[in-house]
Amino acid sequence: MNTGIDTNLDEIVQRYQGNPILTKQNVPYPVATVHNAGVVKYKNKYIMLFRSHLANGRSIIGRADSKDGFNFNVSPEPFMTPETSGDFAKYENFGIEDMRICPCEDQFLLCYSAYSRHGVRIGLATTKDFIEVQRLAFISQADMRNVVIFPHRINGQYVRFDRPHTESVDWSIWVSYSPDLIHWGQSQRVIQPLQYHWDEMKVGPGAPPIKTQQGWLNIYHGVFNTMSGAVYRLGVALHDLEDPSQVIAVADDWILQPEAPHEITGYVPNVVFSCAAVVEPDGTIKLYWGAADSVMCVGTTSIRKLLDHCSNRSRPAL
Ligand code: M1P
Repeated sequence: MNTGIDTNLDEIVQRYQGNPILTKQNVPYPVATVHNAGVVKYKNKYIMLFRSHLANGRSIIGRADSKDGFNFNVSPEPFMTPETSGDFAKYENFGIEDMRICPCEDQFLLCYSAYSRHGVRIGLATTKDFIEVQRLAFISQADMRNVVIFPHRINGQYVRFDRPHTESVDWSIWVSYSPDLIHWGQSQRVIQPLQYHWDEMKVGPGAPPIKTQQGWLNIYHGVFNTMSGAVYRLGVALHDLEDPSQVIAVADDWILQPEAPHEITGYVPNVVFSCAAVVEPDGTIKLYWGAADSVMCVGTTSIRKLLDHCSNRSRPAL
């Protein structure tokens, strides 16, 4: 049977042969890119919230739906655009980017990067049905990007991975805690870039954490700077179930790097950047990534493969 999946068994992530699965040509309103999308399964459908640059260089969020996770239809109107009035407008009028959809208890938490002349910070909105959306709060100061919230409270507290932007320390993955989703603290640095390594320039949370019996899988992005610019790859780490600040393992090798033509060439060359992974009932995972900040792609992997990858050869987390 032709599943459409490239069956190179050496690969941790098998690219879908129909990649890219979504491009600007599929969007019924004018956009320059389609990338860095959150995806979840909701009511037997896959819902994708993707980022698009407009022709002025600022970003908005669109919605696409799919029955199989590979073939998506884009909604006629954008899903979210920067607020133009009220409390949120001041901090998102340069654009909203890189939506993570975090299923948490009885709702979906939508975490996005909000840009303004005040820097980049994280906006939190909620929805239960992808129709009614409520902006709750900004849950960080500037400069912060790449927030993913765990799917349930741990020891009574909400938990998130985040990635402060600062020049004074390597751009690292941190964990923070909250009693109410609004106020966050008790932050600890958990994974830092490793010198002369594929993620030596910066690391950042990618897909919302995946719960397994062995721990939380954390699919993250790592950046390496070259003479011709940065290369964005994806890696995976495993965190303790009861205390995610404890890193059990960080896989030494990446799980995906830019190789396909649409990953190597585009708005920003040499980028694979994930905001989403959907776990299927059989333990396989659909991993979604933005390629070259231009188009959306998907591939398959599994919980087993990612756990094995973490345990085969681990590098120091800090
Ligand atoms: O261009 C690659 C990526 O660069 C930034 O990611 P980060 O701050 O995590 O390194 C973001 O602009 C991201 O959207 C973009 O894909």
